[in-house]
Amino acid sequence: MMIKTLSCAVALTLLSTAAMAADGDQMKDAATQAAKPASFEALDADKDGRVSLTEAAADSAVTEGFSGADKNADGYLDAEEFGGMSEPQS
Ligand SMILES: [Ca+2]
Ligand SMILES: [Ca+2]
Repeated sequence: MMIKTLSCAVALTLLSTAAMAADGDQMKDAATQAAKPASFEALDADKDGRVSLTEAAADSAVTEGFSGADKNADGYLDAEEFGGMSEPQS
Protein backbone atom coordinates (compact mmCIF):
# COMPACT_ATOMS: atom_id res chain seq x y z
CA MET A 1 0.00 0.00 0.00
CA MET A 2 2.84 2.33 0.90
CA ILE A 3 4.63 1.51 -2.33
CA LYS A 4 1.52 2.23 -4.37
CA THR A 5 1.19 5.65 -2.74
CA LEU A 6 4.81 6.40 -3.55
CA SER A 7 4.30 5.37 -7.16
CA CYS A 8 1.36 7.73 -7.34
CA ALA A 9 3.48 10.55 -5.98
CA VAL A 10 6.22 9.86 -8.51
CA ALA A 11 3.68 9.74 -11.33
CA LEU A 12 2.23 13.07 -10.20
CA THR A 13 5.69 14.59 -10.02
CA LEU A 14 6.45 13.40 -13.54
CA LEU A 15 3.14 14.79 -14.76
CA SER A 16 3.73 18.21 -13.22
CA THR A 17 7.26 18.25 -14.62
CA ALA A 18 5.85 17.54 -18.08
CA ALA A 19 3.29 20.30 -17.60
CA MET A 20 6.04 22.74 -16.61
CA ALA A 21 8.04 21.77 -19.70
CA ALA A 22 4.98 22.50 -21.83
CA ASP A 23 4.64 25.91 -20.18
CA GLY A 24 8.27 26.57 -21.01
CA ASP A 25 7.62 25.88 -24.68
CA GLN A 26 4.69 28.29 -24.65
CA MET A 27 6.86 30.96 -23.09
CA LYS A 28 9.44 30.38 -25.81
CA ASP A 29 6.72 30.90 -28.43
CA ALA A 30 5.70 34.15 -26.75
CA ALA A 31 9.31 35.32 -26.76
CA THR A 32 9.57 34.54 -30.47
CA GLN A 33 6.46 36.61 -31.13
CA ALA A 34 7.83 39.47 -29.05
CA ALA A 35 10.92 39.47 -31.27
CA LYS A 36 8.83 40.68 -34.21
CA PRO A 37 9.07 44.42 -34.85
CA ALA A 38 6.63 46.37 -32.72
CA SER A 39 3.89 48.30 -34.46
CA PHE A 40 4.11 52.06 -34.85
CA GLU A 41 1.18 52.51 -32.48
CA ALA A 42 2.80 50.26 -29.87
CA LEU A 43 6.10 52.14 -30.00
CA ASP A 44 4.53 55.61 -29.93
CA ALA A 45 4.20 55.54 -26.15
CA ASP A 46 3.14 59.18 -25.74
CA LYS A 47 0.80 59.05 -28.77
CA ASP A 48 2.18 62.20 -30.39
CA GLY A 49 2.13 60.54 -33.79
CA ARG A 50 5.87 60.01 -34.05
CA VAL A 51 8.38 57.61 -32.54
CA SER A 52 11.36 59.15 -30.78
CA LEU A 53 14.66 57.34 -30.37
CA THR A 54 13.72 56.82 -26.72
CA GLU A 55 10.46 55.16 -27.74
CA ALA A 56 12.25 53.16 -30.42
CA ALA A 57 14.52 51.72 -27.71
CA ALA A 58 11.68 49.30 -26.93
CA ASP A 59 12.51 47.50 -30.19
CA SER A 60 16.14 46.76 -31.03
CA ALA A 61 15.42 46.38 -34.75
CA VAL A 62 13.79 49.82 -34.85
CA THR A 63 16.68 51.31 -32.87
CA GLU A 64 19.19 49.87 -35.34
CA GLY A 65 17.33 51.20 -38.37
CA PHE A 66 16.31 54.49 -36.77
CA SER A 67 18.80 56.88 -38.33
CA GLY A 68 18.38 55.31 -41.77
CA ALA A 69 14.60 55.48 -41.57
CA ASP A 70 14.54 59.07 -40.28
CA LYS A 71 14.52 60.57 -43.77
CA ASN A 72 14.19 64.19 -42.65
CA ALA A 73 16.64 63.69 -39.76
CA ASP A 74 14.41 65.37 -37.18
CA GLY A 75 15.07 62.69 -34.59
CA TYR A 76 11.61 61.17 -34.89
CA LEU A 77 10.03 58.54 -37.10
CA ASP A 78 6.61 59.51 -38.37
CA ALA A 79 4.21 56.84 -39.63
CA GLU A 80 5.50 57.14 -43.19
CA GLU A 81 9.14 56.87 -42.17
CA PHE A 82 8.35 53.97 -39.86
CA GLY A 83 6.50 52.20 -42.66
CA GLY A 84 9.49 52.67 -44.90
CA MET A 85 11.68 50.71 -42.48
CA SER A 86 10.19 47.38 -43.51
CA GLU A 87 10.57 48.19 -47.21
CA PRO A 88 13.61 46.69 -48.93
CA GLN A 89 16.48 49.15 -48.91
CA SER A 90 17.66 50.05 -52.40
CA1 LIG B 1 5.91 59.47 -29.52
CA1 LIG C 1 11.66 62.02 -39.19
